[in-house]
Amino acid sequence: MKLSASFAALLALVPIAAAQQSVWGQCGGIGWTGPTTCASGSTCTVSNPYYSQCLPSTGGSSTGGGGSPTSTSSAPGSTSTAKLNSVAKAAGKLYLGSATDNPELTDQPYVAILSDNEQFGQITPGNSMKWDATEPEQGVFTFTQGDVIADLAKTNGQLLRGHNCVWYNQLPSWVSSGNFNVSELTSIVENHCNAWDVINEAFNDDGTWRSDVFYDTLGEAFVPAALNAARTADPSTKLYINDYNIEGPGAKATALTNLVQSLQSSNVPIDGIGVQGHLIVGSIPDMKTQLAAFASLGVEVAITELDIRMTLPSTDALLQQQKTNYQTVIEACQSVAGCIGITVWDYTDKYSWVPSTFSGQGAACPWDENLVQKPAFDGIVAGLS
Ligand code: 9MR
Repeated sequence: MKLSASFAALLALVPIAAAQQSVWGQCGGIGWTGPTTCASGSTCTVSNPYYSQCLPSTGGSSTGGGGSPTSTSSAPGSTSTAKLNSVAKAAGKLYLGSATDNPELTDQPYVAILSDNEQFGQITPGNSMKWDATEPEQGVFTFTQGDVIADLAKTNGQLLRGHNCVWYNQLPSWVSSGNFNVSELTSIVENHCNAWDVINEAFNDDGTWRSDVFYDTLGEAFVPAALNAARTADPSTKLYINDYNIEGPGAKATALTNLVQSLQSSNVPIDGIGVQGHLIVGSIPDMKTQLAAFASLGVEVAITELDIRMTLPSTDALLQQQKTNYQTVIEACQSVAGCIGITVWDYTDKYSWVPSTFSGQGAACPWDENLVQKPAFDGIVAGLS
């Protein structure tokens, strides 16, 4: 399995101690001390004994909470009859995949598209392999929900990206507030990553190290500790560092480059860089340059969480611009041999994380809320052709 990462903006935008949890946020579970009621339009739903999540209420708008307008455009949609993974493989990529999440798996039409391995050759669990889901109490590992996704991938003949091992978010309080000393926390990271394999979002946007329980206690040493433990656990697993806002050249991409070079010179296992790709219609960074620069380090590169959001409501012009932007991103990966695959952060606007986090924005995925392909789908196909 491979590692992926996360999004710092969430910390700023999701009120951690709010009386009501926002849509998609955690609202319950063993050990949870945060809000247990959900914002209007969403319902606290049990994922497992350790994790309940505010999910949009069924029957209404899929955006919930903020009441953001959804796409009402009747613009010409996708005309392509191609299948994305088939096109990606024909273009020399390892896969084109999608994120998914356990609560969505009761939606049969959704699962039918997700499970078509000509459409998606890889899946990433959106939540159920994160620390709060897999080790909610110290030493108590629960893989039930994660295994559901792993089993689905296996049944479908799809690759799986493990998401994720070490991340500041969705971290149970026994880790974040345990006041562990260096040797205790090192051992906790090693133990957790014994079954996983990831470093997630180590840097702030200016390239400085992110302050969290791992860096504040262990300094940079948490990175080799997690990577070495993961390699020991599974020598054949590809080990990734994953982050956002590294899609184009800048301080954060430079910091990650320096980290990878430093790991390589110390013989710490590092196989890949995950570039998340949470982008905005009309402002796509120079990914071609940056993906090539990462690949030149001698590691794999993958676009791990692609979506391209817009200010709602969507219009014909925005959907066409989004199509062009998807094509540009895919072409960037296509132009770099070391860019091995692309994962969209769920394929449909029906289950996108965007509207609940960025008020008034959405329509970021290549399928719309009714599971109908959008022009963006054709942009992906064109980028691989
Ligand atoms: O898609 C995930 C959403 O369901 C969760 O509520 C959210 C909260 O942590 O995390 C989302 O996934 C994030 C991923 O794990 C890391 N990169 C950013 C993704 C979007 O926030």
